[in-house]
Amino acid sequence: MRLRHGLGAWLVATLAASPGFAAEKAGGIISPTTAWNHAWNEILIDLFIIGGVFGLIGAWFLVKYRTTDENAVGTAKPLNLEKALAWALVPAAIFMADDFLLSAKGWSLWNIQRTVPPNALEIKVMATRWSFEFEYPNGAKDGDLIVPVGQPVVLRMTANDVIHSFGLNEYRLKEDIMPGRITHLWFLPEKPLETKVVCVEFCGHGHSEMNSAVKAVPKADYDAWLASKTKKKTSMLDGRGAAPAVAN
Ligand SMILES: [Cu+2]
Repeated sequence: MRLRHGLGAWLVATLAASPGFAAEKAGGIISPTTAWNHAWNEILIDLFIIGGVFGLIGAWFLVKYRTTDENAVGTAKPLNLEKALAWALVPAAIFMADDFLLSAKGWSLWNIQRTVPPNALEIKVMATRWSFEFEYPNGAKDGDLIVPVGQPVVLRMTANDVIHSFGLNEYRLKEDIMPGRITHLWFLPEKPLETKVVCVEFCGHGHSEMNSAVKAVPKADYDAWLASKTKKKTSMLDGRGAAPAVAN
């Protein structure tokens, strides 16, 4: 267990130190979105280089060794065992080295996704056919997810009917939501952005309507919005509290 965490921390540190990555860290935190984009770019670059190199060699062989006579017989001598093994194992080792590198990046990404920053703002999510409801730290509830820019946010999620899934495409995140279990995901809104959450687990005929707004707004706007939600709630309670006095 200690080895796993030690290795995981080392991989995270290695990934964080890679060029271009450190610059994208916001407030010393690597967001799951940034880490995902890096892993994805790495995969694309590797596929392109390896695919390109082998594609070009293959095309060159096609031209160089094309047949001019359908009855031609090759003159190459069969490879000896050492050469045959080297031709098989060296390219395989190159591929495997890249696979291990990509696995390490994937592992780092997973560690980042699962390690919630201690100062994360916690918002509870209830999934119901066919909507999401968000409960904020002060008890206010809303059908939209409003979050302050620059603040890590952790969503603690459950469902009260069937299995749903919380898909935050813009933030490269997705996590299933199940009745009787609390799952979580965290993200870091790094700039003001309005997007949508989509349910990505087919849950019934209203499945495609499960798409609340997700708004990352400046901290002051978030505070003002949350205060207005609270005030509305308080004034309703005040009204109820005052009614008996009028009746007397
Ligand atoms: Cu759903």
